[in-house]
Amino acid sequence: MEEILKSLNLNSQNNGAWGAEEIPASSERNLTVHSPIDGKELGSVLCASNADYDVIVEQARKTFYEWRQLPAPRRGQIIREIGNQLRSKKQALGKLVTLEVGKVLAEGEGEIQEAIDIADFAVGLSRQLYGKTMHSERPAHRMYEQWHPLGVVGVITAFNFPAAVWAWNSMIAAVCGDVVVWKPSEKAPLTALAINKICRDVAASHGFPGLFSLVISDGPELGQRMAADQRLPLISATGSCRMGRSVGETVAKRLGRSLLELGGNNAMIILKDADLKLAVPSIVFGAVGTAGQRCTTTRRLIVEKGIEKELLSSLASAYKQLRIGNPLEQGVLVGPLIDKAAVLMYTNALDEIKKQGGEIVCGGEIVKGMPSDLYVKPTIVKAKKSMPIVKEEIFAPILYVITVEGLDEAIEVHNSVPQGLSSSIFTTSLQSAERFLSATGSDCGIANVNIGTSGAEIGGAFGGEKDTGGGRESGSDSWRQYMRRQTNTINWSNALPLAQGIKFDYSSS
Ligand code: UN1
Repeated sequence: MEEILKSLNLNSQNNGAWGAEEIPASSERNLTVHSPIDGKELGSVLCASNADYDVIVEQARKTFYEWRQLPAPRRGQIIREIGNQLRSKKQALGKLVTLEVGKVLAEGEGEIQEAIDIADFAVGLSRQLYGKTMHSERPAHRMYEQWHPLGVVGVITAFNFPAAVWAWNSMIAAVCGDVVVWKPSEKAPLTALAINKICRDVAASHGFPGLFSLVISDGPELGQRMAADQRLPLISATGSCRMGRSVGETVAKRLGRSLLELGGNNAMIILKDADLKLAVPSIVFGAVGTAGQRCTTTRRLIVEKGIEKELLSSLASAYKQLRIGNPLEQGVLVGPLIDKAAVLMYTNALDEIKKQGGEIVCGGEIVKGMPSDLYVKPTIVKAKKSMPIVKEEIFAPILYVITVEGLDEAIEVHNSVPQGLSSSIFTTSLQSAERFLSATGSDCGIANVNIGTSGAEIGGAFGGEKDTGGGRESGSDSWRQYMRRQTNTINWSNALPLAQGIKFDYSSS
């Protein structure tokens, strides 16, 4: 453990306030980080105070005034170096993710790979921040739009993807000419410190030490302060619907922009004609991966009548083979939940499920004899579509199986929840697949065919509708949200024609 920390420039006691210069964090609050794997202390962080935050934002603003003047392709070259640094430290960072949040090593490293991938994407993007050219209705006029940097972007992240989601935002924001102030989850501050240090050091070596700043705090106040801060034109926040609603309201009040990626309640529809050899492993990865703590986790299976028995028995036998244990060990696929509150959420949900008439097919209990009391059994529940709990996002490995008559009912059940992040259908029918992807099909931001709900690539826009918040991060044209659009019209004639054919000739009136 100590070696990993050392190799990533971390200490047992760390400073939680990093701007263009190291700001000795001045709050009295100390955040102690314990690994969910075995409860051992990993290190501690002195929290940033409001005053530290103010100094950091001022430094970030100064850096922004310089950074925005560097041509985007040159900004991209700095991001290339950052991507290379992340590559060279992928193993150590991946292990730290595992130690801090308990996801299995392959997923910990996969998360750093996601950060590397988005850095690569951002390098290419740095030469493609295209604006449109339009034909003006006036003779000898040229009209076009261009995209300018926004300013200091506030990024608030959750514990479950402590590196990748920040990277989605920050790599893109940086090539767009913005600078970033990051408030990570208080449950994963060490990964944030390590990754921010790596990126910050590269930026500092090019004369931009305030490009990536970090404020660590143990409560929601600093996030609220960021949401209310006029100096931050954009707040990108990932987390629960409750948190997002509060951030969204505060940002809207000051007419700022927010980019929200909130809860999911993702479903897979399995039709009778599905290839179960593909469906079963996809369901298992989607429902059990990251111990059910992804926003893209598969939480509902909507199964066409006739195959439910066969599917349930294949799933139950797959679940039996899952190794639950220390996520650092080879072969383990299910690690611990993040903390006691998460375990309580799991057990409370199970009580409620039983009350509402759900039938537990497998799992449904805390695993005994583990190095901490945070390990729970992945659970399958036979549920009815009328059970209210099915509409909630329980951030734990609980999978509801709901039987339906056919595709119409499947889509109706699918869309009947408040959230709208990710969705998928397993079918070999082209008609059914296309129907699911059509305007009368899935209402989610992500809709897949013969692929699960989780594990999206960085190249697409990531995010969802309804209570998921409507934001889009990562690939495609998500970059536009980190820039301001300017429409330019240039008159290169010797006359002054007005648009809409208006005459405004005061000399002849
Ligand atoms: C999240 O859980 O907030 O699609 C992000 C996925 C990952 C990202 C999840 N690439 O499952």
